Amino acid sequence: MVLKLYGWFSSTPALAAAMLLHEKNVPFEWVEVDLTKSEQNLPEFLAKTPFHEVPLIEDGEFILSESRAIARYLDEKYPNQGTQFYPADVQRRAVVDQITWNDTFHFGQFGTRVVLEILNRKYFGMPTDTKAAEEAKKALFINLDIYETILSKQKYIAGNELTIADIIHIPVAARLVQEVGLNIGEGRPNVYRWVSEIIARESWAKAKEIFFAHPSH
Ligand SMILES: N[C@@H](CCC(=O)N[C@@H](CS)C(=O)NCC(=O)O)C(=O)O
Repeated sequence: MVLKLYGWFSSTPALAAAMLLHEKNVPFEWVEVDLTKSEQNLPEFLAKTPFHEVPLIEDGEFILSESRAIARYLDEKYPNQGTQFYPADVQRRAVVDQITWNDTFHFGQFGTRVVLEILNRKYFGMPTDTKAAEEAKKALFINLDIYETILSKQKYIAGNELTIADIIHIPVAARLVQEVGLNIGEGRPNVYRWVSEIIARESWAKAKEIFFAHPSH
């Protein structure tokens, strides 16, 4: 049975899960959960997960939500398939976890807030909270300055190899650059280099097809 990915077309973590599946060459069926209709709260969805959030994968009987947990699961389940992006070495793995956890509370949190306010509110018929968007941008820029320091010393955000920690940032980073028009690389040449390289990966182009295929995009 083909793996199912439940997501909403404009959800950055759901697009991250799609990108990871493409990186691992794992075939999957996209199942749209319309958040604007609160489909994540329907009994049939809540029967799968009480978390009422996308992304969620259904791999046979196995159900998993949280994009970062999905990333680890996919790499560990398919170690010899597609891109290897979760290192076997315990210390390199710990550094990937460090960045990934950090992303949850900084880049991911503030970047997602900007995407929510500026791009996604309209799908819910809600106005942008400009003050919240500006505050999130300021916090994001502080975090990006830290990334610039890290990336001035190494090729990728968790070392010199591409890992989960890089990929997990891309849907938010790409949407900030390409749709919000936020120049996150201004004065941060290494952030610019890093984001530009990973945005250009085929896996992101394929994940983005989900977004473009949706009638409301
Ligand atoms: N930390 C989660 C975030 C998931 C999340 O916030 N999903 C949003 C869409 S982007 C959602 O499903 N919201 C519906 C709700 O909270 O009811 C991840 O990375 O997977």
